[in-house]
Amino acid sequence: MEISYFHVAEDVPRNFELETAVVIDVLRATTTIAYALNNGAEAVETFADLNQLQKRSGEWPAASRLLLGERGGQRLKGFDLGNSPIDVIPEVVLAKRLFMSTTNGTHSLQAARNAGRLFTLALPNRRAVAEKLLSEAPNHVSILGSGWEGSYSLEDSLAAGSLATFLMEKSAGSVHVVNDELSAALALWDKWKDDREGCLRLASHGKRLAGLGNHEADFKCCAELDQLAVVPTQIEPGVLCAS
Ligand code: 3SL
Repeated sequence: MEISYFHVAEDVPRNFELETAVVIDVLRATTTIAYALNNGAEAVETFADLNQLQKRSGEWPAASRLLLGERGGQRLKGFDLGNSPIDVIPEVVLAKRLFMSTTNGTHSLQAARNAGRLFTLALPNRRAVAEKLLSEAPNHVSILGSGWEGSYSLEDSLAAGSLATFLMEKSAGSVHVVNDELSAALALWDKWKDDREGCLRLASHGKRLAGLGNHEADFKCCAELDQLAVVPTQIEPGVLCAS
């Protein structure tokens, strides 16, 4: 299995085939997706475009839908939830379809939606996603970060390194790193693996979130490792379900 890491979707070369894509937005979209599906949401349907979200969610029965989203870290007006993993508890999300739009994470998901297989990764479900990849054994895995408005993010690179480390440790030499971005992510993971929350707080988006108010619980939740067995898997374009 060969693995590449792209900091943001815009870094993926034109006409590059995404055989298996793993999308990451540690702070906080893919962490929220992992917790929502783990806690019983029927599906998370993601949108880069808010008009499309409004149109599609309007076609869904009101009793079984929730609108979830943010721009710049703040909950969108008229939405049921912001983008916090600690809010998607079973009492709120069970059997609901979540219609989700965020600043960067759903943009990456949109860019990767034509991949042959698409999973989302956060630190809490790292082991589950890695084991899924090892069992499916694709030839090539493309890890896509979400960054911030087109630029690099430390926390997504940390998670990319965590995934590649796990895969390399468990694969007896059959997993190969094929770009420098992933080699750098491996070094980042090696440095911060025992202080993941410290790395998230050092990241520019971590500082942005801290500046918006009390996000202590979000940081703790997003820095958890290997706590969840859920693998958010795209079952139709834009729709993620638990597997
Ligand atoms: O950019 C995104 O997609 C969000 O995850 C950002 S935030 O953490 O909700 O501010």
